[in-house]
Amino acid sequence: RILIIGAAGQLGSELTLTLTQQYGSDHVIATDINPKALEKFDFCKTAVLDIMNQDAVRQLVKTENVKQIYHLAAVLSATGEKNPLFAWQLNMDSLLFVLELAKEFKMEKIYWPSSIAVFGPNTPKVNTPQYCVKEPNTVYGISKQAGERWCEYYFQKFGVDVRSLRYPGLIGYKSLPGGGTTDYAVDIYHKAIAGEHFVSFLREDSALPMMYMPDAIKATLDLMHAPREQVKIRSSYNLAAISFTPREIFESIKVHYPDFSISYEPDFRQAIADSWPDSIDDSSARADWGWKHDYDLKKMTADILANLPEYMVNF
Ligand code: VAH
Repeated sequence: RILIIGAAGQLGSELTLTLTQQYGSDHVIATDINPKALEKFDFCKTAVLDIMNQDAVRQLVKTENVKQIYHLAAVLSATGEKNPLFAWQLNMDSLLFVLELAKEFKMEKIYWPSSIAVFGPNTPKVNTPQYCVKEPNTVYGISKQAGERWCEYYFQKFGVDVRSLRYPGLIGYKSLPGGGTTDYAVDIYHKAIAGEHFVSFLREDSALPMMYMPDAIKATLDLMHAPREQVKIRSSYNLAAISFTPREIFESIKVHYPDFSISYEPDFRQAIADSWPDSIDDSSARADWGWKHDYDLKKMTADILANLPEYMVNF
């Protein structure tokens, strides 16, 4: 069975759906700490699970005969800065525990998301390479960088087949983000459809690497389905699709909503965004397991605006 930890999060909500479609509802168990958030998963098995309760996780792995874990639970960048030690503890202790379980139960595969947050202020900002200086200055970024080191260690030392992607900001209409610095790029669509003015918490010209959720899901499954020997990077793969600024995403929406308006009020999240790259070189992912993205900004905006209005009732 495939265990998804943090299934009700922004990425988990969509990945759980796709994994269930791919493997069948009796092969997926979606877990989250939030019981209410699990109610939407009426298509697969669910269980309330706090990843910090190690006995409960171990028990579930045994009773559900878990062979793969998608460990998606984490405190994201903006929230992490408000609770640094909690964010470090949850992000790190949970990963180490999952890696230990994978080793002990000889699991087939583990998936763990990293992020462009592993890059810091002195990382090359344009076409950031797979290998480069990484001095992240957010707790979230530090935890992702340390996590990548542990993933590579467990692969090299114990043969644990753990795989990872450095996601850019993820944008989707089927779930709400929580506590990220790139969340503005999801909220902006909701405001446009609601006919409201949008206040951006990032500067007009603040470019960030971003990706439409269908591309992120495709990359995750392409990586997880790749033959073991093709996955040459066991820390985490750079992954890219598009890069845009708040002004550019606003303009892409204004084409559809001519009356839509925006203003910019940068807050503490601007410093986080400034520490991250403007664009990413993902040639290793493209070379090793054939990655390529499908959605550019124009196509993403058209798809979200076509689907979000009727999907909003779920929020
Ligand atoms: C965040 N959405 O903003 C996450 C992601 C690259 C951004 O890691 O923290």
